[in-house]
Amino acid sequence: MTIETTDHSLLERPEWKALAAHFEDNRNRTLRDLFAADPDRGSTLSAEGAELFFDFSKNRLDSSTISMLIDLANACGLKERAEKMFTGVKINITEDRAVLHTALRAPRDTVVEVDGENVIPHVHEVLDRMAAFADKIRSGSWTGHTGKRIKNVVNIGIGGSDLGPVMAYEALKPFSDRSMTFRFVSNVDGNDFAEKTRDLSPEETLFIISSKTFTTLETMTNAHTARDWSLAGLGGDESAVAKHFVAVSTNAEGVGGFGIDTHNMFGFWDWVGGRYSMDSAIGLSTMLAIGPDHFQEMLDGFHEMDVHFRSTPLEENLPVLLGLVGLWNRNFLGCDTVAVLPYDNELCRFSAYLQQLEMESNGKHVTLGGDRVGWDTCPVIWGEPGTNGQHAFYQMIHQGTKPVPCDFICFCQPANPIGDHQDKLVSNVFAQAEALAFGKTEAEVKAEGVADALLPHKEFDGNRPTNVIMTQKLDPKTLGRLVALYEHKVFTQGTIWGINSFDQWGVELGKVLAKKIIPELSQSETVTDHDSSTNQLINRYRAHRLG
Ligand code: G6Q
Repeated sequence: MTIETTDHSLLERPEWKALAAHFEDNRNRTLRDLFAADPDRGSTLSAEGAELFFDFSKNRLDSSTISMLIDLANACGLKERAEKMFTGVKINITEDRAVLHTALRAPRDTVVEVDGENVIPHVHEVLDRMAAFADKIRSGSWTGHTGKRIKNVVNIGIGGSDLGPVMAYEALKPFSDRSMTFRFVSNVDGNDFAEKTRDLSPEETLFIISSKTFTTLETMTNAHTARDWSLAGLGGDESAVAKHFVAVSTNAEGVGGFGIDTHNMFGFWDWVGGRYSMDSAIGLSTMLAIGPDHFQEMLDGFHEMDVHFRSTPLEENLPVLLGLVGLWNRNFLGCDTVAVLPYDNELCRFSAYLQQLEMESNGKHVTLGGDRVGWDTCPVIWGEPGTNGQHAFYQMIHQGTKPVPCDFICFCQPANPIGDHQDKLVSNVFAQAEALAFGKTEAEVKAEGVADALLPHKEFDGNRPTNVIMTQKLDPKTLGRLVALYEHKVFTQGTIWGINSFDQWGVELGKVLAKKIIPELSQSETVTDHDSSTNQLINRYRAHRLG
């Protein structure tokens, strides 16, 4: 069955039409105009919740835009659909699954049922086992095959089984056990495994094989390489595997088949999507690094934002506002990308994490009803920490041809207070957002004595939308709040766009084709059954692969 119909129903909604007319009416109002018209605009267009402060006043909208966007969210049933998610209704309809990452951080006494069974006791049973295991590793009471203490932990996983753990480890390094080494192997490129293990001793190394399905090509290839590497360094005794390998998976059979004792398997469930799983057992490496108490604090932070999202009126609801402002920029201003720019070096992998969270969730061209969407969905998400990006790609954000909305994320207190670094760092957030909003007119540039020929080059249009998210400091709780903020932003946008944010069929085709091509790369006959380009590439590689 092909997609026959294009769905225009969202565009037909009176709330959407009202927004479109409102956009046209205000098309030429600049941020300079908007700030001049309302001296309290900064505070009017800010919100606070779960200890995050969110200033969205430097967007090309006003309070009436926000009310109209909220009307749209209401018309699309945002609150009702969120309730369905929180209560275990199977809203992931293409996979017939509940969407319950919020259950992963719910308190012990919560009741959330899937198919008539309360899932919360299972969640806490796994968390308790993870904590007991983490205590053993961190205290040294769990030793390797030769009796040595485990000093190195290598997480093997990819996508949702890698990006969260890597991001969280980097973000929470100041809370980690510095006597231990943590590495993350994801790529099927052998260089990844080789480089991450070259200075490690197998006697002191624990591998966590993190794979929901336990069938993923990259992870299983790396897991087998890890087993060979371990056994080669431990005298080839198969029983060593039990002391050096644990698994995080939903597939007990696959884990057992690999040779890992299923007692050393930490489970999760099909209602946890890969990109929503860093707070499940997929976070085992995080717990080993920062300890069970800090991990619990991270879960508490997630939960705080869940409660905020579920119970706060939409006009004060941070994830909803973040989602609606993003939707305005995407669908009305026509912005194709969003830059997430954390001003904290430890959030160096945060944008990469959000890339998957947002683009795999909302990079969809089909509605829940199976029609082609008649509106744009997820923009490209990208970014790097500031201030580094300022010396690289910010040129385009300031003077490129299309606005790039930015989320600036910053903290009042640094993990490492040194001299005046933090003031210098954060001053740049405020300055960048100010410069992007208000620019510098030709007259202002001219008044500085700039030569006429250079005026167009040195002028800044401004009027470029930005958000600032500010909070006290980056700690486990804050990280949980921040990730949940974006999870629920994705939910808000996905609900209005009418798409399934919880499947990812688009990643399948390439995987299937690669499986077919793998044996062709080493076959003796010339490959002829693809298109002329693919045949050419395969045959050229075959001719040169052995040097
Ligand atoms: C996430 C995706 C995807 C997945 C990886 C790894 O939402 O489904 O990124 O996490 O493909 O899958 P496994 O955990 O099954 O190895």
